[in-house]
Amino acid sequence: MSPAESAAEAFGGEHGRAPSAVWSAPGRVNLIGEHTDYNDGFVLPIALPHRIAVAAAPRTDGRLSVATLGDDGVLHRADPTPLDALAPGAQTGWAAYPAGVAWALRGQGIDVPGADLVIAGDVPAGAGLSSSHALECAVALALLDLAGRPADGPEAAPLSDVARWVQISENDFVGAPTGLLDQTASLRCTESHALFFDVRSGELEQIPFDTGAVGLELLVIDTRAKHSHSESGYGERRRGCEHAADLLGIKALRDVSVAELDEALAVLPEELRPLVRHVVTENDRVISTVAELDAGELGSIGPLLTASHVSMRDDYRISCLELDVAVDAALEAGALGARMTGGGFGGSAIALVRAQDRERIGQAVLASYEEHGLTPPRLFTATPAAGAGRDR
Ligand code: GAF
Repeated sequence: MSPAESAAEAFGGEHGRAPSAVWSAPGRVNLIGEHTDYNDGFVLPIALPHRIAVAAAPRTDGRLSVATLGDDGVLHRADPTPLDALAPGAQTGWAAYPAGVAWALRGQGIDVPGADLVIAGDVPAGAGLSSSHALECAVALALLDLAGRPADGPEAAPLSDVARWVQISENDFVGAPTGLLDQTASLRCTESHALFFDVRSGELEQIPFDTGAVGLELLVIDTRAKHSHSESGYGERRRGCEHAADLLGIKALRDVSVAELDEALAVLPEELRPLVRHVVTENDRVISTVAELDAGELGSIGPLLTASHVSMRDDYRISCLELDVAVDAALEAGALGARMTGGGFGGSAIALVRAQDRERIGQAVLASYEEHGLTPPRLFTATPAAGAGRDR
C-alpha cells in the first residue's frame, strides 16, 4: 500500500469518514551543495520515491488533531490542540512538526480551519533524508487545501512561499535553524531530474539526472547514526558562517568566489577559515557538477562528490565515523564518488556506482561496518522521483 493509501485507510478507521484530501511529499538526497543554502548559495537535490502522506478533513471545533501511523502499524495520537493555543515551545516531539506548520500558515493570515490529520509514510526518520520536511510540506499542502487554497487551484500560493512558511515553522516553532534546501526539494523536484536551486535568486532549473540510462546507480547508505538539527552543531556552523560574512562586510558567504577565497581567509580569525573554505569551494563544486550533468557526463561528477565529502569532513567537521566508513569503503570498492548527504553528524551517505558494481560495493560497505563493530547500515538505490502533490 502506498503512504497515501495507508493514510486514507487509517483516517477512515480513526474518524469513521473519508478524508476530504490526501497530499504527500517526498524525502530527498542532496547530490551536492551542503550547508550552502543558508549562505545564499547553490544546492542540487533529488527527490526520493519515499514519501509522507497526510489525509485531512476539517473539524468544527477549531482544534488540530494529529495521528501518525507507526512502522508497527499502530496509530500514535497527539492531544487535539486549539489552533489559537499554538505557540513555539507548546508542543514537542513529532507533533510539533504539523502543529508548527498550522501556526506558521496562520501567521501568514491564512485561514486554517480546525482539522483532523492522519499521517503515514516511508521516509526513514532521523536518516538525514529529510523526513521532517516531507512531513511539514505534506501538512502545509493539506492545510492549504482545507483553507480553500489548494496548491493545484486558482488561489494557490506560490510554492516558493510555501517553502518559506515551512522554514518559518521549522526555525521558529520546532527550533531547528535550517535553510531552504529540503522544503524546496520536497516541493519542487521532478522525476529523472536533479533540481539546481540558486537560493539567493530563487531560480530553479531541472537538470536531467537519469542514472539508469548511462548504467549508473546512486546508492544511499543510511548509516543509522541518528542526527537532529535542533541538537547538533548545525546552528553553531550557521552562526560561524554569518559571523564570517559580517566580518567580511558581505551579505552572505555566497558573495565570495573561489578566486577571492585566499584574500577573504587572510582577514578572518583562524577558527572561521575552514567554514568559509568549505562554503566557497562547495558552491563552486555545485556549479561544476551542473556543468558535467548538462554535458551528459554523469560519471564525471564522482570526484566532485568525493571532494565535497573531504571538505565536510576536514573543514566543516560535520562527518562522523559511520559516514566516513561508508564513504571510504564505497570508494575503495570502486565507487565513482561518495559523500555524506544532508546536515551531517550522522544520517546518510551516497555513492555513485556503476550498476554492475552496486552489489559488490554494497557488500564492501557492510563488511567494513562489521569490521568497525558498527550497526549494519540500510542500503538502497535512489532514482529521482516526483515532488509533492495531491494523491486524492
Ligand atoms: C539540513 C537542513 F535542513 C538544510 O537546510 C541544509 O542546510 C542541509 O542540512 C545541509 O546542506 O538538511
